[in-house]
Amino acid sequence: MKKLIQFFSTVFLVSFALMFLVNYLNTSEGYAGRNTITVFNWGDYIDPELIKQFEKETGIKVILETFDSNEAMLVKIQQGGTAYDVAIPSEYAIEKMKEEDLLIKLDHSKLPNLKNIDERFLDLPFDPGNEYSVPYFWGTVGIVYNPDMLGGREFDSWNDLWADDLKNQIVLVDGAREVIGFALNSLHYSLNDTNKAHLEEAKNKLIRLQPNIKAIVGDEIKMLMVNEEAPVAVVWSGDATDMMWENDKLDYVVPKEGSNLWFDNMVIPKTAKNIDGAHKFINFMLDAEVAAQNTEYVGYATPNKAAMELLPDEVVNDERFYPPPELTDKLEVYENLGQEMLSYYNELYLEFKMHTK
Ligand code: N2P
Repeated sequence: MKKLIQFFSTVFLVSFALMFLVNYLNTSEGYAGRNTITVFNWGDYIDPELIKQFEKETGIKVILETFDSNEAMLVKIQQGGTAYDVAIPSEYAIEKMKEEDLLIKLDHSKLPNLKNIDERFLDLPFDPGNEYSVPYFWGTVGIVYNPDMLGGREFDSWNDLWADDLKNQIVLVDGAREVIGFALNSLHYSLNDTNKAHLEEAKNKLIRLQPNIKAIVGDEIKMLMVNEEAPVAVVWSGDATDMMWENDKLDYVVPKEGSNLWFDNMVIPKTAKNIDGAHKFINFMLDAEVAAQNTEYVGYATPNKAAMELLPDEVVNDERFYPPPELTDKLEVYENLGQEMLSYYNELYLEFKMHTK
C-alpha cells in the first residue's frame, strides 16, 4: 500500500511539473513569447531557407501558418484564437484591420531597413506614414496562358475568357474580390463598384462563364498550368512569374480594360506576444539581400529598391511584372468597401461558385 501511495504521489508530482512547464512555455514571458514568433502569410509566399536563416541569426523560432485569401486571414485574426506576431494582408484588409483596432503601431526605430523600400510604395492612402504596415510584395491580377495549347491564341481582354471554344479550360484563383473584380472590369465598371445592379450584372456574367471554368483553386493553380493540365488561368502576377520560370511556353497579360494593383504588407496584429521578435522579423525581410533572395524564390515584384539592384536586369525590367507608373496609374487598388459591401461581394461570389462544379 505504501508503495502504491508513493507511486501515485510521484505520478501526481511529475504531471504537475509537466503542466507547469507547458504553461510556462505558452506564456508571453516563456519560451513561446520570447523565442518564438508566429507568422501568418499567404501560401507559397516566402523562401523557407530565409526562415531558417532568420532562426539561426536571431535564435527566434518561426511558426509559419498560411491563408489563401484576405477574407480567410481576417476571420482568423478577428477570432483571436492564435497569437499571430506578424501577418501579411493586402491594403484594403489593412484598412479594415486598422478600423477594427486589430493592429499595433510599428516602431520605426526598430526597422532601419525600411530605408531600402522605394518611396513609390511608402505612405500609400491605406496607411499614411506606414504607421501600421511596411511593404512586402506588390503586383497585379491578370491572365496567364499557354498559346501552344490553344493554337497560338493570345489574350488581351477579360472578355476573351468568355469565348465559346474555351469550354472547361479556365482555372480561377479562389478570391471573391479578384473574381468579381475581373467581371466588373470586363463590363468597364470599377472593381470597387458598390452599385448593386452592376454587381448583379457582374455575377450573372460570371455564371455565363461557368461552362469554361475547369476549377477554382488556390496555390494548385501553378501545378495545373506548369503541367499543362489547363491552358488559361486568372492569377496574381507573381504566381504567373513562378509558372513561367517552370514552363517557358506560358505568357502573362494584364487585360486592357484594367485590373487590380495590390500591395501586400507586413503588420503586427494586436494578438502579438513577441512584439520585439516581430519587428526583428520584419526588419530582416526588409534587408536587401534577404528581399532579393525572397523575390527570386516567390516570383513576385519587390518594392525593395536595394534588392532590385541585386536582381537580374531581365527580372526587374520585365514590364509584365514590374509595370511602370504610367501603367500602374491605370490600375485600381481595392478599397475597403465596408463590412456590408464586403459581405455582399462574398454572397455574390458564393452564388457564382454554387453554379460551378
Ligand atoms: C501567393 C499569394 C499572393 C497574394 N501565393 C497576392 N496578394
